[in-house]
Amino acid sequence: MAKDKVEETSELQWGLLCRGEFSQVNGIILQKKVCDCWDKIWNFQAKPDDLLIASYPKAGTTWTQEIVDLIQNDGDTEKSRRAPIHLRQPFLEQIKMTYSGIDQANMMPSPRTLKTHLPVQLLPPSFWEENCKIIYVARNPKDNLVSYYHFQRMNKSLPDPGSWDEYFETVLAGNVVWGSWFDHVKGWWKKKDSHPILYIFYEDIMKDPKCEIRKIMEFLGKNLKEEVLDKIVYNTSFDIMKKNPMTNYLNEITMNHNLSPFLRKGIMGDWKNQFTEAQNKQFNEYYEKNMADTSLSFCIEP
Ligand code: PPS
Repeated sequence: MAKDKVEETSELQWGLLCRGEFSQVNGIILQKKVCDCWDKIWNFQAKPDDLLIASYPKAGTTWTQEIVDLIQNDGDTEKSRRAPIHLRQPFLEQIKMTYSGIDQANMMPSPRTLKTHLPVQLLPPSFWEENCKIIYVARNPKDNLVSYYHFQRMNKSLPDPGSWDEYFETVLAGNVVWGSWFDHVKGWWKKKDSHPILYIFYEDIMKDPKCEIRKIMEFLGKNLKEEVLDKIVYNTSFDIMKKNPMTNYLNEITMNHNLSPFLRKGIMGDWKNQFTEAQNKQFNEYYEKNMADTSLSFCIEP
């Protein structure tokens, strides 16, 4: 079939899809199908050599996942292109018609790398019991929320965000899937004092990718040559990942990339194109209030 026909067909399929249903686990909004399988997720048995990549949605998860996969494969892009990212690294709380992240993980040989967006208090306890290494990636809240807004527009497995102004209110009310950004980033930040968690920032990877990739490499106990690190920097750049069918989620039927691509802009400071002046003021006050009880801070200006 010609490319424009394929695009037309998938656009049509997307149009016919209904938005998912939502419920809660311990006060955190999750997809209903995730809540319905919660016991299975909570009782997931982690193994000591599992690596977990955790994040709030749209914080730079896929970027971190691809960096990790390339480090694990010594920079070999052929190996990293063996499958789409969600098949290489199961998404723990993902429930699809034909498979679940848990089933995928259970079938996978060790050592496994897994992904989650769960807030720290909902992580299956076996990850703590087995002392698994965890990489947590965080992104400044304004860009994170703008990215999440556009993702909700294009992804029917999440609620329709409505207009930006409506979404902004929803966010301040904390009514977002996977919970409040503030509780998420603070909860994982606190946990790193008692658990092997490498806490990294989207903005730092942006500013000095090689430095952050080296940090991840050391955390994974690997030692790669400078030229391999350079190759990983290149192959995990926004432009390359956007063209890479194994990282751009182009075949996800719930996503309409014509509305907003998965790899959308990949920049810092896009919030300035979205927040009104009044929203910025309101958000800054909300931020101050909600971050008063943590040593965690973010680089919000580009
Ligand atoms: S998800 O759905 O939660 O797993 O999404 P996630 O991967 O966490 O976040 C997607 C945003 O990360 C941007 N991204 C990148 N930015 C810079 N460089 C690279 N290589 C890169 N890869 C992904 C992606 O574009 C989304 O951000 P926005 O601001 O929407 O562009």
